Amino acid sequence: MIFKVLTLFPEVILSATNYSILKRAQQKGLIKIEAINIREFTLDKHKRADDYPYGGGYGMVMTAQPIIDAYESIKPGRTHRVIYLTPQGKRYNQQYAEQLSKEEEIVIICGHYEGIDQRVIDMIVTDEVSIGDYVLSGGEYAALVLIDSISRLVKGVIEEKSTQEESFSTGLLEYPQYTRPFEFRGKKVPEILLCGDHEKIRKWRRYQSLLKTIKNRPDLLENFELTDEDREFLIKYCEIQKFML
Ligand code: 6GU
Repeated sequence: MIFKVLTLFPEVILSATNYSILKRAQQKGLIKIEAINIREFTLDKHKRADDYPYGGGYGMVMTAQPIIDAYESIKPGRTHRVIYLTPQGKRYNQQYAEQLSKEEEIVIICGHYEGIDQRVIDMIVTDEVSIGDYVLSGGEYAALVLIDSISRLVKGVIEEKSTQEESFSTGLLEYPQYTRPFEFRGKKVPEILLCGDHEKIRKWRRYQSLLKTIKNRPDLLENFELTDEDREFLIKYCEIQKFML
């Protein structure tokens, strides 16, 4: 997977991806991250890459020329997505990440200020993407979110099994995890995890996943197909709740 990031701040992209899993993935040649400095392509004599908005209004808009020239300089492969990160984009999620992880090459455009000239979007962008309903000062942090979430789905980057059970791929939030020591500041690990009965442990984890999802993300349950076992758990849970009221 090759990421080509068009940005005014290439160091933000390069430094943040030079640790841990992303660093190892690059060393192994599984992913490649290039950051292209948009400002280097501006033909403006003062090296400006932004200007006032037509029609007036607050803030500055990134000009089309340096972005388009930067894009043309990278000569992307024949099939590639061009993602523009913006709060006005389609909402990003795990399913979107899985779809993008199948590409060979992804071009990412990071905006700043009040955004980029619409003609860039009309000319080269295939996907306008937002990572959530809040506003960031620039697209770089969103680009890093995409790069991380896509890279870990590329074969060989992390152990395949670890992406199968995690939050959002099962439709439920993940169960709690514990490691040594058995007792920390008087708090013990749930005994059931030491019982050695894998079926019992699986059931406990499933129950914990359901409880966590009800508590933190009840919206996820709307599109979730409960098993008979889940229903049984939840009926019991409701009875306990009633008892506690
Ligand atoms: Cl992708 N960019 C910016 N600037 N702000 C955001 C965003 C993206 N997603 C949510 N807020």
